[in-house]
Amino acid sequence: MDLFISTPSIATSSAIPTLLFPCLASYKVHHDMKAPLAHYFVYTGHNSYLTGNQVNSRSSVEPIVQALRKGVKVIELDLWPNPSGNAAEVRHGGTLTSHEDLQKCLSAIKDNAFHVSDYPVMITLEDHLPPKLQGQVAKMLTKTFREMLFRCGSESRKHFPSPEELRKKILISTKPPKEYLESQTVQPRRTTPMVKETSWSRPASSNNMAWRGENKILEELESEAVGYRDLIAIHAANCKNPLKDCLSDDPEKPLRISMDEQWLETMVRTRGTDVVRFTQRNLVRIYPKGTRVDSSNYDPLVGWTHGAQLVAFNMQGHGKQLWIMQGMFRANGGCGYVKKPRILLEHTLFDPCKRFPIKTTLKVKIYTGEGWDLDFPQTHFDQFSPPDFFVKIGIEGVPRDTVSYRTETAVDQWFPIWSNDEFLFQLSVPELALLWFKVQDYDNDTQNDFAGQTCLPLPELKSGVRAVRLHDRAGRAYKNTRLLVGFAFDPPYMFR
Ligand SMILES: [Ca+2]
Ligand SMILES: [Ca+2]
Repeated sequence: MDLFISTPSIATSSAIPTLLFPCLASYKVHHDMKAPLAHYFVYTGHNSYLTGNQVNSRSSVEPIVQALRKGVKVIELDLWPNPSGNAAEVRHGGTLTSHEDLQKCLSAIKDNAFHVSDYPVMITLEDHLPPKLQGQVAKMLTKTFREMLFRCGSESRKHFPSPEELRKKILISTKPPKEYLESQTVQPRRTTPMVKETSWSRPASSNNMAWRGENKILEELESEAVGYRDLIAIHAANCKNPLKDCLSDDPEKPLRISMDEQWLETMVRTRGTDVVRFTQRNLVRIYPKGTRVDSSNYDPLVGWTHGAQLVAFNMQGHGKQLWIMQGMFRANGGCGYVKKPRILLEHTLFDPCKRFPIKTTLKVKIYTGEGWDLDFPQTHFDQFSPPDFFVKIGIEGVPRDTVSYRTETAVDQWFPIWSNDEFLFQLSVPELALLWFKVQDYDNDTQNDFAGQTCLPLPELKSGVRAVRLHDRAGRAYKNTRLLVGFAFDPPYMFR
């Protein structure tokens, strides 16, 4: 049975009206925003101040502004003492990246935090500061954000507040000074920053207060950094202990832990459901492994399918993983918060590696595309002939559902028509699936030319014939370029 409306006449005309046929169910916030923070996936940046690679690129406020304006809600700043040790600065310690002024970064966050939505912005601080400078940073944070800063107060909370409760608030998340000190004394060699001896990244001089004896530091902790501790809305736990301690939560107080992508992969191999349980109340942040010096990213589904809220990405990078990330946060009106599906919050712990029965089949029929002639120069794809477009299409989700296909090549056509291309995706966990498209111009002697991409969150996908807007590598929508695609769930599926 053909579940699609018979190919509409517009399919062969050159005007696919995007506004009349949007492919997402809603472009407004429509998820319940009154659940604890741990019940949401949050759009999260890694080393948000870097303009390029992780080794020698420039630090700037610009990528911070860009990220916030795209809906990113978690900004990471690495804080180090400046060369003279009398102020904190933002840089990627141990590398040749340049530094940026902390005050500039904080002001940029303040000015752009709520550009996309009023829901809270979290600043994760990777803090390499001595107590004296922590005190200084506390004053800066207080002065910059004032009443925007969310403070926990003394009351104990079993759960984080909700995004609704935290509207227009800035949350600071880092290790409290005591844990910071412990983490420093466990590994004495790290009490000085791991940086090369150059004029711009000299460790604080040895007579600096920071590097005196532990007792002295403890005294300073009591005075200087007390203000800093009070500003920490979300406590990051010290995660240098063996894995098992990492996931043992405090019943009186939810926490945030951080781990890199490799650590997560190791952990989920043996303790996947423990991670899911932990994320029902606590926050887990995943970050790229250290060898991703080119600012590339990793598979975000490993984190999401185990309930990890803060899957931190290098937003300045390119590539399919970033497109998947952008696709996830097109959901819920692009507000930066996506409510986790119910399966991740249930008492019976979800195991994404288990083989669940197929719940529905997504049928996708790619009819045609248009707009390249308007968005690209005539010789952009091929010098002497029209382009030869084909579409790769796939699902990213739990391992069982992840699959990809491609259409035939529409040779020498600015308005490609793919007449026989219908794809079936059997889905066992549709709630955690995203559908991605990548269009390329086929070249038999050189690398294919990129011609557009997009990714759509399945829970928000509308059935019927839809205009699917395409984006460039960085995720900016093309003005005119789009596909005409039919979607149907068989049987219809109720997302929860
Ligand atoms: Ca070409
Ligand atoms: Ca051609």
